[in-house]
Amino acid sequence: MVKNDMSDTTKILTIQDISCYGQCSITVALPIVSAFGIETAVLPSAVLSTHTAGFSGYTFRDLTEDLPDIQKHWEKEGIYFDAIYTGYIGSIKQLDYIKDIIDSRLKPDGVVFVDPAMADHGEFYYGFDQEFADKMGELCKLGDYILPNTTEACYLLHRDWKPDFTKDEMLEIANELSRFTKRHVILKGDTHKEDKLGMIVLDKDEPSNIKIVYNDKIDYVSHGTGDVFASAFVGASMNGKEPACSAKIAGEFTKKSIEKTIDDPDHGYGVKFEKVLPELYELLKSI
Ligand code: PXL
Repeated sequence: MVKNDMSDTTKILTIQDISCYGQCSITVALPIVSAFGIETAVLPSAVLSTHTAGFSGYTFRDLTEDLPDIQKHWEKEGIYFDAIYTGYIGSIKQLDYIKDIIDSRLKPDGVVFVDPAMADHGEFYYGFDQEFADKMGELCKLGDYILPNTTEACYLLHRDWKPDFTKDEMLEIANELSRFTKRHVILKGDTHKEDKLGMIVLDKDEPSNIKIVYNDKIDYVSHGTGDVFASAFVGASMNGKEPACSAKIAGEFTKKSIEKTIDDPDHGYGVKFEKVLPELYELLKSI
């Protein structure tokens, strides 16, 4: 059992980019994880003027070479974390630096969450390729929890992607992903039921106890929902919830965020998760 009960001093470090505008990465993780009552430190992998999906001409400041100095300063200050949660990473070299940060700054019983945010809908995000995916696979292997969507899973596994995997195929993919995690797989994007969106939740220590967690499906494609889901999953897990329960809470939170956004045609770049934050405590208690 991964030790992740919350104490008064639970501190998380999240490593992902700051997209200044666009409701993703750190601007999503910081408020959501904090709303779960967790102190959230950030290590920005890059600073962009916007995210890369649907905007053009954005700025991109790569912060790769800042990471070792930040790590050294934290070492000097004796700063440690109960969990490290990684998302969008700016360069291949950063993946090595992040392994060092995990080795050096995670408490001995600390927990690692890896969201291999690099692809969706059958394609890499701009700037990523198979070499990056293979290296991301190495980072995943340090994760107590990995949270890929089906596209990311297929790149990790060198498998062809399609938009509509059957239930058996999803279970097979989740099982194959076992070699890319220390313990838990949360595979998002099971669409085999018409009106439900499923997540496969697998624990390597109990492979026969594989679960599918469903939320109502909303026919709406939006950016940033993976980050909203992962952040809520991390928050729920660090509050002591079991993976299937955390997946259900994160799925509900994401679904409600989409519902708040769907009627606004000018808001395709992200979801209005802020409108659901007041409901988070009830959601955490009810599931
Ligand atoms: O939501 C994933 C994400 C995070 N950060 C940046 C992105 C994307 C997806 O496109 O471009 C900069």
